[in-house]
Amino acid sequence: MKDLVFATSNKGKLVELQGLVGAGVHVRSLKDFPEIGEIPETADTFEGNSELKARAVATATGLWALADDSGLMVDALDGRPGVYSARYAPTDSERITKLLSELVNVPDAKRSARFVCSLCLCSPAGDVVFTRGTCEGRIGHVARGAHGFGYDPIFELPDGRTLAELTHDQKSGLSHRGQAFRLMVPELTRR
Ligand code: ITT
Repeated sequence: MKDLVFATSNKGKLVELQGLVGAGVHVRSLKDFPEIGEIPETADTFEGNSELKARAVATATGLWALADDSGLMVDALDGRPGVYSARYAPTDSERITKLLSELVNVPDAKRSARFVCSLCLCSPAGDVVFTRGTCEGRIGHVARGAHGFGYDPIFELPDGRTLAELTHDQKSGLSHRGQAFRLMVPELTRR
């Protein structure tokens, strides 16, 4: 497999994946296929949404396609916002404010949470392979740190740092997405 379409418009995710697979695989993104447009994420699981996107792109392009779906699961909220993490509120800062307000009376011991990432690889013939990465932590009380995106400023690792206080490379080394990518690399390079 030399050509792969990664179903994202997020430049950061693309650069991270290209760095991991090396020069033998040419990774393109949805920016190279503007005719595909937005693919609705209508499934109620991370795997379901990543498969839906990977299949849509493999069908539209006739190429190998890779797609991810990720989100934040908070134990005190029975796993919410989960697959609805991007749609929980309109902007990153509103999502953070809403989550902190939902947890305002929840003590530290019950603020455990995890980021989850499902990656789905779909062949031109429609065969799929999945990998999944998780990153365990807890929801803090205030936003800290200037790196990353999304819920990173309130997601605390066991050592107390938030994901937004890590550099890009440090985060990639332990994040849900980094882990799912690394598990997928052998699948990408052996075909
Ligand atoms: P795509 O274009 O790739 O679909 P997206 O913003 O929809 O990008 P995801 O589906 O991967 O991204 O993630 C869903 C939401 O989960 C995302 O908008 C964030 O709010 C949150 N999230 C996922 N991974 C995160 C991370 O590493 N750090 C902080 N928040 C994250």
